[in-house]
Amino acid sequence: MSKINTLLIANRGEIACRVMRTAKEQGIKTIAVYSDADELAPHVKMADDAVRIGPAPVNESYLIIDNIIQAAKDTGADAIHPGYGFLSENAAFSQACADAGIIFVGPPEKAIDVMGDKARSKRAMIEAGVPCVPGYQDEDQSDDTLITEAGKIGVPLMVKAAAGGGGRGMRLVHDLEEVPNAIKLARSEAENAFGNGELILEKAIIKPRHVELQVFADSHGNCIHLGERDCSVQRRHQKVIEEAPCPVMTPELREQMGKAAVDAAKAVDYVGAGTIEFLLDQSGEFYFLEMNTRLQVEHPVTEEITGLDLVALQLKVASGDFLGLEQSDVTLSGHAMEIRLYAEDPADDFLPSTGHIDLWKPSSLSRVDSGIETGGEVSPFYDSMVAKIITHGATRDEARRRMIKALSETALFGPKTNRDFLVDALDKPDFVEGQATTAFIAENYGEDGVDLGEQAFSTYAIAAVLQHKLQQKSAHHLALNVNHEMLDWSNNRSLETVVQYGDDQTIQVHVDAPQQYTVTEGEQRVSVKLLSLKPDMAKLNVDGHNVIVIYHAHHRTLHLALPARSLTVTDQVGVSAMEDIGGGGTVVAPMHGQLLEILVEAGASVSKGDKLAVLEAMKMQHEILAEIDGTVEMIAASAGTQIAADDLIMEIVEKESEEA
Ligand code: MV4
Repeated sequence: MSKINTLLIANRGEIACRVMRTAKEQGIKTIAVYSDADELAPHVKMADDAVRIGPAPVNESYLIIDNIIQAAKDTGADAIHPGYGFLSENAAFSQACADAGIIFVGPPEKAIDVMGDKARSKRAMIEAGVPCVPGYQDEDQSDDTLITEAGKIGVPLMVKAAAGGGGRGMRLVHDLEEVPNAIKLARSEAENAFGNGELILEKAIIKPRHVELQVFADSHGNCIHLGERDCSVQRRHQKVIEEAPCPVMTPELREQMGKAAVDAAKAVDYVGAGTIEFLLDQSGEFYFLEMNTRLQVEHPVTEEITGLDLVALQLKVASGDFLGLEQSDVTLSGHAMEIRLYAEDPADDFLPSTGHIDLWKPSSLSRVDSGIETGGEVSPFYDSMVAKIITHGATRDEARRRMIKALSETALFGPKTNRDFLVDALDKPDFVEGQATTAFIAENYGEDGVDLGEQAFSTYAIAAVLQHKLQQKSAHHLALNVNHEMLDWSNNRSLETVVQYGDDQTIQVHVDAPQQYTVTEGEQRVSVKLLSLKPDMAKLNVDGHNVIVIYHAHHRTLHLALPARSLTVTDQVGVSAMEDIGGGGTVVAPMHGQLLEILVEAGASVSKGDKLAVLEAMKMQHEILAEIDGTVEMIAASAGTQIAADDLIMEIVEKESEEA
């Protein structure tokens, strides 16, 4: 019998949704917590109940231990799952749960504490016989001692903050003469960042792979590993692609690393899901780096190759049950890959990109763990990772090809994303051959910004054809029910449309026959046939080749996702035309929110600037005003309901003008 009837998830986004999925499958009641920025977020909608824990900034909401414990008490939660990040590796939080009589779905306080310090964890690992990078990790922090020890280790040398982690507070030293200065700088950085200036020294391993072992332990002394993950493809210590198994793993090496990982977990009386991070060098030697005492972002690749549900196992051992698995029960089958979709701009040094989500269309063929939805927001307050795609195949190349295919049919429109960069990286020879090390991104793309090259003219041509078509459709939409194939045969319409992107790109769309166009810009010329047009997908033939695109149009802006490239264009010419067509008369919600009031009735006549409705979103009231003079023809939404961005609120028919 499970001791967990109600589970509070002290997190947001994809991981909160992921944890809730398993909890629901097990009939456990789920409680979400949310900040003001997340009132309408998917994780809140998915939960059985939800509790507000503060304003948008994390240190006023998701990091406030007292608020979360109070939310658990108020909702009768008997357990808390911390997800990753936030309070997941906070020993005080684990202790606060224990003090309140609430099960913390994670390890005991002591394991979090020891593993949170590089010096203490390394000493514990050396004692347990786990291979560590040769170095110095003792308590004497005098300059003399550190400099002497650095001399013994030699260069290249890593100076690391004991309290750091995930690459923070780390310096590489190439010359022993730099050591005194490196120590001084690293110590002061560490004091500032972590309030603890303690340092460790290590021989630097050049171009290692990041290979981590998943371990699982119950409270009865059982501990096993679930194989490894290779997370070498990282950018500034942010993982980008993860996979399991590691491409260069052998059964013998797995057995050695697995034993080291289990020894590491046992040395700190570990309980629950944990990850032991190792560096694997070019010669096949491996070294303990650190232990992550939480469920990790990349846990799905382990789930795919083991067939296990790691969240289910976490809940099981947190309830005090036996793991119920022995090492020999764990079999690894096939190969799995995961990509992290970030809302960021690879062309602009990967700067986070935020804002309204015009369309989120995940692939239907693969596992997608996401915490976003169309009409929602990517908030600047939180991590920019918005979704993960996970594929599995009999072989590594099958999983890799499925990932490229899954990405080709995935679109996130609104914020910029790393989608196209991922497709490019998945096809780089080093990655294809399984040779990527931690230097992969720097070697293949340089350290700042990624330029995937100019878009082909044919991509702009597709955009121009779609904009031409969509303008026609919306022009006729309200008045007549014309078969859209007939729209290109209109007597009083020009058979040529001009769209202008930016200041200098003027593209002509000439209608040759229904659904058939010649698109030109200067010397460039492309033939385009529109084969089918669905609300967010179109199939076209471009110069004899079929292509499927995902699109979303909003006023004059068109977002387009081709299999490997995305494009957003705004037509400068269509500005006035589009506004005539219904941009002004079609009143839609500007963002996701609660429609508080509708201030006009059908049949009413309104003037430009009149107040039509009031929408509440992100704790603010937004007045929706008439953009044109006219008559309210119909009202589509009702007051008091939730409404998504772009949902129709009402239609206004423009007042007949004098010359019409
Ligand atoms: C190292 C190393 C080379 N030698 N330690 C970076 C994150 C933190 N977990 C440890 N890191 C490293 N420690 C020694 N002695 C190279 C890295 C490193 C790295 C490790 C894993 C994945 C990506 C990385 C990228 C750069 C550096």
